[in-house]
Amino acid sequence: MTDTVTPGLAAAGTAAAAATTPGAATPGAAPSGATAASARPVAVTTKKDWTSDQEVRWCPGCGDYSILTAVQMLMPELGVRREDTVFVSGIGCSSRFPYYMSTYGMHSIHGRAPAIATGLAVSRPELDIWVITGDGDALSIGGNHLLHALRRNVNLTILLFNNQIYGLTKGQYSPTSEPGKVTKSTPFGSLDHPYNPVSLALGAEATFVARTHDMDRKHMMETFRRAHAHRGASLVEIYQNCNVFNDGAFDAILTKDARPQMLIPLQDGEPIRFGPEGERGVVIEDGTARVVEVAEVGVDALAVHDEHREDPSLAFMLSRLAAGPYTPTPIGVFRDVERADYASLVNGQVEAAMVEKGPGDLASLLASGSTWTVD
Ligand SMILES: Cc1ncc(C[n+]2csc(CCOP(=O)(O)OP(=O)(O)O)c2C)c(N)n1
Ligand code: SF4
Ligand SMILES: [Mg+2]
Repeated sequence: MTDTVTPGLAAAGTAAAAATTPGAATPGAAPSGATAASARPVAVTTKKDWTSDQEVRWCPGCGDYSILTAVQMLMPELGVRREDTVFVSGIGCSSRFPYYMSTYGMHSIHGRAPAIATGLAVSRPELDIWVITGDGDALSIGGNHLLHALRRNVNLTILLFNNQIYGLTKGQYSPTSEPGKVTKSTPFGSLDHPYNPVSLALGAEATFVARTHDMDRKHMMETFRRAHAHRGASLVEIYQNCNVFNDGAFDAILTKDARPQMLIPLQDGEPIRFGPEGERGVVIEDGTARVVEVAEVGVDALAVHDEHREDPSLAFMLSRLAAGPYTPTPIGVFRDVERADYASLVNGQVEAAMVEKGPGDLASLLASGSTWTVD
């Protein structure tokens, strides 16, 4: 097969993305904007079309496999083209993800996927850009980049694989590891207070924030579908089991028996309740979310979830409900609000300046103002 080459991008999987897709872009002729992309028909695809020919090199039993399957199964349903789709990752086990997608992609620099993806989103706003990152990649070395992508509302679908450990480098503690965690880099137990990635994203006023887990493909697919549909920065935290260096990190809430008691499904417009018979619920009191027995407080006392609420405080309170994945933990969409995305603002500003001042000339700009010659 022949790869269709889009300037500035390398195909990640060796299977051709565009060659088999009717209406694929002509080599070298990059679409000039969203209109150019949407004018072309979208071919019907299957999971196989989105799967590259690369050998998947995760440990047997790793939770990353089920996340990959969920994404590969979802892509044909999204009505998007492989040649308009890019997966950008940082470094880590999770960040090997772009190799396995038959799309464009970049396995980039540790922690820098949000920065690289921001450049791409601004220069090629018609593309569908996914960022794949781990808890170490996103929250240690890349913490700063992640926050800025979120606050700027860059149009990215960010999947944060949280296994509460550095997997690739063989088991050091991460910013989401629990206090007291004994690892090779914390032989006497971690003293660090961990991040809650959902709280962090809400604090950065991300416009879409959700949580899912690797044991439930249907829930993952629905959550990824919602994240992808959102225009702006979407952050999905995925609880992911690293069965080699942190096995069972989420067992207290994710084993089949534990789930009904421990997962609190968030449903927009619905009272927040859970348990096999819906016998438990969540109330908000004095600015704090608390788990209660419905029989004791009555249904009317329960908090009603409102993911479109402009003020992120309610979503934040819900994110603080569980100090870690050991007590009842909300999953689903915490927040989904509209705000102009960064590329629209940047490109709108450039267009407005061009209307006023003309197209401009980079060479004369560089030679303007105070210039000097170094002998
Ligand atoms: C600049 C730089 N610093 C450190 C590393 C070493 N390193 C590679 S991956 C990684 C952490 C990965 O952890 P995480 O993002 O949680 O991914 P996982 O392997 O758990 O999926 C580190 C510290 C590196 N590759 N580059
Ligand atoms: S080290 Fe852990 S996260 Fe990495 S591939 Fe193996 S099981 Fe998965
Ligand atoms: Mg990790």
